Amino acid sequence: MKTVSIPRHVFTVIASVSLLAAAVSAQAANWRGWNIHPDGYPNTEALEAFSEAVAERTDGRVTPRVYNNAVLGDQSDAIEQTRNGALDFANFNMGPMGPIVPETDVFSLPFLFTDIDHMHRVMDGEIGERFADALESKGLVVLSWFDSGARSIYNTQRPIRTPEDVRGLKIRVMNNDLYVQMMAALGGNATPMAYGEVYQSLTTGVLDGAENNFPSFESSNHYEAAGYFSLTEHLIIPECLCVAKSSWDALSEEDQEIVRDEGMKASELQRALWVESSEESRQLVLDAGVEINEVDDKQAFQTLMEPMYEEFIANNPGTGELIEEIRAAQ
Ligand code: GTR
Repeated sequence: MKTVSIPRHVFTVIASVSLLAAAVSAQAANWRGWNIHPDGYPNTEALEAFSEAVAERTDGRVTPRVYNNAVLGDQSDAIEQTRNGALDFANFNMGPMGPIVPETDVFSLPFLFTDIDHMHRVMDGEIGERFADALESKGLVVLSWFDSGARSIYNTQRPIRTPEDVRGLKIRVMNNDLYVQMMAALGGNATPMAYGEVYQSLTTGVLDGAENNFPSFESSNHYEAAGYFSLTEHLIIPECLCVAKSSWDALSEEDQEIVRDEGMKASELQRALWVESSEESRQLVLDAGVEINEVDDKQAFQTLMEPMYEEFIANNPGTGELIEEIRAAQ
């Protein structure tokens, strides 16, 4: 058999070319991002601005792409997929985060924050960092915190003015047992369900109602089926812009800095757009004939939900102090 001798320098060239190729492909990260919302929603706009800016500033080393309308899976699924690196980034609500990162359950206690500014003070400060650490220990790096307004109950049957009006209603909640407890406290029947299934369930009568903020009530078209929106404003829940820890760790320090910086800018944009969008959506549903009512005696709702705190603190040692700290940041 004839042997061909290859000069040593050829090997060296081949080795360095393949090393280079490996380095380039290790650096070119095509990030897939999960987003539950449709085109035009404030969060979508912020995620898109983030993606564009990151691709540009990293010269294409990181090219994020956002997939809207939860096409990559429902929220609980997507949290798992991002934790294990199957997805690279996402905007998650802290409600369905609770079953995975129990520290975040505290945000699902009704009337924890008095208003959005209170929530910002907490999330943008040292307490927010502690939550970011808790998420990171579960595989999610928090770049920034987004708004999601205040959630209120809407339904197909009647205006909710007092807790008695909730009695017997089948209300969709996000995937977290605390919401089942919350609705039970009001005498309603909570049905945890994926966001994408709610519209049909409202139109077919499987559900009587759900709870959300104005932009989601509008963009999900739930307002077409549920004609009563009652300003219970029982939950103010922060959301994160998160990156999979594995995707984050694969970045150079320089690129991490760019991604973090753009994550912060995305949150500024999202928060600004949120204010406009909430008002626009409120007006749109009003024009479409939805009856919106204030709830004069929110205290009545709060009083019924209060025992949730005692139970929560008893089941989660140490959270009593945390709740005090959050309340003190008012
Ligand atoms: C929206 C939130 C989504 C999702 C949705 C829901 O307000 O931004 O992440 O949690 O509510 O009710 O499932």
